[in-house]
Amino acid sequence: PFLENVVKHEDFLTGSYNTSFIDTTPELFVFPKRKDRGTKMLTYIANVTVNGFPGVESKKKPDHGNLRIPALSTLTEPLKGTKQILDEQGPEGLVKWVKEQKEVLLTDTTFRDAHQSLLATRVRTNDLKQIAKPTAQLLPNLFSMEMWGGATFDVSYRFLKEDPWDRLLKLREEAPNVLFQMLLRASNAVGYKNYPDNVIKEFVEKSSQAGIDVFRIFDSLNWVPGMTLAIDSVRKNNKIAEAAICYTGDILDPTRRKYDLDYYKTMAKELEASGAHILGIKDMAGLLKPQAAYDLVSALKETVDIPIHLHTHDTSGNGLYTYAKAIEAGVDIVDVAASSMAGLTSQPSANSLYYALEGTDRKPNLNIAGLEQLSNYWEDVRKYYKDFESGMNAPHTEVYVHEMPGGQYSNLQQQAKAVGLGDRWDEVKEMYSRVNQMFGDLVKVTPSSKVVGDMALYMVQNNLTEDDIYERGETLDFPDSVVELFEGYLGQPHGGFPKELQRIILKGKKPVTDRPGELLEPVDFKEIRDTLFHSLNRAVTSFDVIAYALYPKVFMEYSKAVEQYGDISVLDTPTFLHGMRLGEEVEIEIEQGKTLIVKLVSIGEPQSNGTRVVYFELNGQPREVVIKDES
Ligand code: 3PY
Ligand code: ZN
Repeated sequence: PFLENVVKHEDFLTGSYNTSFIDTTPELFVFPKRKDRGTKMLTYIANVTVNGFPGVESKKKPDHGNLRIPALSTLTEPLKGTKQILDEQGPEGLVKWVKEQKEVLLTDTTFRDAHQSLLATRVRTNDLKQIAKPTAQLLPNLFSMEMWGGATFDVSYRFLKEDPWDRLLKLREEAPNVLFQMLLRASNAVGYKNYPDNVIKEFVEKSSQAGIDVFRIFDSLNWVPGMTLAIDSVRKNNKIAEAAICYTGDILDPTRRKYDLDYYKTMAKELEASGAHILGIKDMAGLLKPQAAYDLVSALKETVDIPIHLHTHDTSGNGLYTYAKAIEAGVDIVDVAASSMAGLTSQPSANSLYYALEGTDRKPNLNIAGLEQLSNYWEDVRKYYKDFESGMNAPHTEVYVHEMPGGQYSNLQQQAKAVGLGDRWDEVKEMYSRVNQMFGDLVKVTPSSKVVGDMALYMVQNNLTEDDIYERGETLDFPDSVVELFEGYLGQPHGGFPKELQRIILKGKKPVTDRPGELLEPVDFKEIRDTLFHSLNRAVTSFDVIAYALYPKVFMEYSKAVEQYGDISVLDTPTFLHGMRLGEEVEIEIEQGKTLIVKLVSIGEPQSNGTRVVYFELNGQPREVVIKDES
């Protein structure tokens, strides 16, 4: 604390100090009263026990029993896999290797999209970390593990109060042999808006350094100029740029010509020419029907030389059939999840695909018994998060009509409930597809999908019809996200914006057609570092700086929570979400070799000032903390 006081003192910072600075500055010896780690942890537990966790309905802690964690083998040889091929032979060597494989290669999405799509992205590092090494050992032939990006970045800070960089670094240690893959929203990075170019470059560099190998890059309007900076940045870091086409519409429908086979072929060629190592087909809603998959993959195989990696969601129930046809057409890699985390809005099941390809020469090289063990683990962990399940429990073929991405369905449903439209959900879905047509039939994926959702909610909530928008639009206050889309701040859609609607929404503002990242003022990282240095009670890392650049408010709230509670990522998930039962004892390893033994003894009555005293034993010694009762 003394050194901290010195380096944070204004005279020290401005350079206006001399050799007697220490003697003449008594406030250097005033140390803030710091709560110890134990008290902070108890404060969190007391709080969640009394006040609950946002989104978790019952405060009663369920009894889950032990997780089925597969036993680790004691290997004498270090694990080797695709990661070593990349590290030893570079991106080109890896691409060559992919092309030489006869069997279909697999990306395991269990650590990212599967839980983003089934459990609102809530799975915590603690639950990922303890299965990372078994996954790496039991599935060493995976092409990659998708374990970062998309919504995981935001949700980690915002809801889980844990550091996504810490997750990446920890998992990297546990799984040194398999490529780590992330989803990067091109110029939107892992956020919901375009960022200045220097933020994208810095983010890619830091993610590469922290352990990401494969970047799946997509633009929410399929606007290639919005993707090239991200592709270049990934290449500069010697990592794999998987540039993805977002699949929308239906190439089999002769009445919908906007996104036809030629559209996808043209985009694929542009991405290959822009330096993509791999072409991704990102079927984010699961709209790619089996025959369409066959036609699309066949056509793209003829169009480009780079490997093709297909991603889908199983919402309609047709996911495996789609994969079977794509595999027949020669797709190189497909995305799957461990079966207990697969299906519905998530990816198709890896276990099922293995058996479906029995008797073919493209059957994946997979330890199915090992995969079943991993799946058992996930079956147990999934129960921890039951409050975040979407409630969908059977295939929804209506996805072919509303075209909502797998990850958006439950989110928009929550948003609808929050504004009192829970019982008008069918109307919201109907409006979603109407808005899509009004907007000129857009690609809908984060963040463009969010804009369509915002507009649909706005119209249902205000009982507005399409005609009302054209007749009274000048007097309406449209959601900010809608205005920004039509201003061109998410880039340009294929075929441009509908002109009349754009005029109504912008009310005289001039739209931009250049790349927003170029127009936006570069972020001053040094200034951010200084700001954080003054406000955080700890050392500032470049990961903190870029996180703040992306999400200033969310990052500061996260930092406040860490200041208050310490590192709560070390708690087991039932305790993190529900707190403790009276008389229960839990062990918390706050760092290697340092364990707190916590027993909840009793909870005091509410005081007139709205607080309660909560009584614990910490390592056998009585401790009490005072918390606010929010009820
Ligand atoms: C994301 O951007 O998070 C997605 O998963 C889009 O499909
Ligand atoms: Zn997805």
